[in-house]
Amino acid sequence: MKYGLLTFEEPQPNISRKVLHIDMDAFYASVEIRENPSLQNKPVIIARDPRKNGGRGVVATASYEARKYGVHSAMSAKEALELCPDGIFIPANFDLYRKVSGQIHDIFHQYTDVIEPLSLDEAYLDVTNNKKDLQSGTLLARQIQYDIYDQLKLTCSAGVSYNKFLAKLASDFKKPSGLTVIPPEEAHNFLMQLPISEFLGVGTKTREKMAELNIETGADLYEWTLMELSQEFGKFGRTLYKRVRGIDEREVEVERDRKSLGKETTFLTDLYQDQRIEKELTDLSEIVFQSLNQKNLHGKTVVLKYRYRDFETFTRRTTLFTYIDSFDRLNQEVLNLWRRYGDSEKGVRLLGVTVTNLAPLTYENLVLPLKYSREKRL
Ligand code: DCP
Ligand code: MG
Repeated sequence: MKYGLLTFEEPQPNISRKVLHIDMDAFYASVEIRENPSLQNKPVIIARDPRKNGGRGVVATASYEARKYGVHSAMSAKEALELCPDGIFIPANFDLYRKVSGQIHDIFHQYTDVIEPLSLDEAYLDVTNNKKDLQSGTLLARQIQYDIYDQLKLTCSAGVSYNKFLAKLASDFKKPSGLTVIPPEEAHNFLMQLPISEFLGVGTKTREKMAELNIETGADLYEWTLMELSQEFGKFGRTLYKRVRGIDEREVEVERDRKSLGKETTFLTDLYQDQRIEKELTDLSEIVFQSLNQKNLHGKTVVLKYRYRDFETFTRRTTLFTYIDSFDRLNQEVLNLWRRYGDSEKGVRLLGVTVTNLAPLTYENLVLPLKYSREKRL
């Protein structure tokens, strides 16, 4: 038997692109401080006051003053209060943050339309070809930082490099108001000193395994061959092999073209109880609403899909006059569709919720609460 010669070509980084990662500093807290200057230099915690609601709730974010006390995102509001008794608790006002996020995106669009939002306050920008015809990614990042501060009185941190992975690491390197550039010739040294937890997608399980294998830094990871990493981590091994060599081919993906966003679930046993079906629909609505929010999108059409035990499948839709901007609204529309058309006695084996007719969340197509509409007129 004859075997073909197995050649292994070492992957090389593509250094021809210019990618920025922009991340607002203490976003929700900074917006609140801007709205109410008496909060300046105070420990502001974005969460419901645990003294007023029986201690429930989690911290969305905290100002840098509050962070000095150890307060951080995702911690319980009760714990935050213990760490920082003088903390000023402010409940999150998502409509306001969405409005500001839209304004930030308007600034981005003056530089490039190749924008990939990761959340309300974070985005990748591909500025290889940009509307200002500037060569320097550093200069572009600095100008964007300046524009955001000048027009919105908010600060952000920026990372500049030749791919998304490095640009994001760079923006995280110095906060707040940082600007970090990782040029191709510095990528290697930067990655070698990096703690392993910073390598994208390293979840808890992987982290444990890394510890077992004594991989603590980029330098440790760099020692491993592609084959060894693939054996240990499967497909993810290849990604790690590339990342530690400064390689990330992922494009900056423009979300604008997305037409719909949905989620469906197939059940192990068919569902016959309306209550259970509605609970599943509510869970699906929540997942869909959250990912729309994360992607800075909203839509007008709600589509319910259901498949009965006999595999007969239906989709029912409703189109609204205004964009759906709350989870309750989405959930209500989904439940209405089910109550109107569904028949639990037939046994449900699949449910799906999709929102279509999507548009980016921008200032113009937001239905603002009265408070902000009034502000706009002033
Ligand atoms: N957020 C949240 N819950 C989390 C993390 C974040 O609700 N567990 C919200 C609040 C933040 C916003 O998302 O203001 C952006 O998240 P970041 O992780 O970028 O945090 P910040 O912008 O607040 O702070 P940093 O200056 O560290 O970027
Ligand atoms: Mg941020």
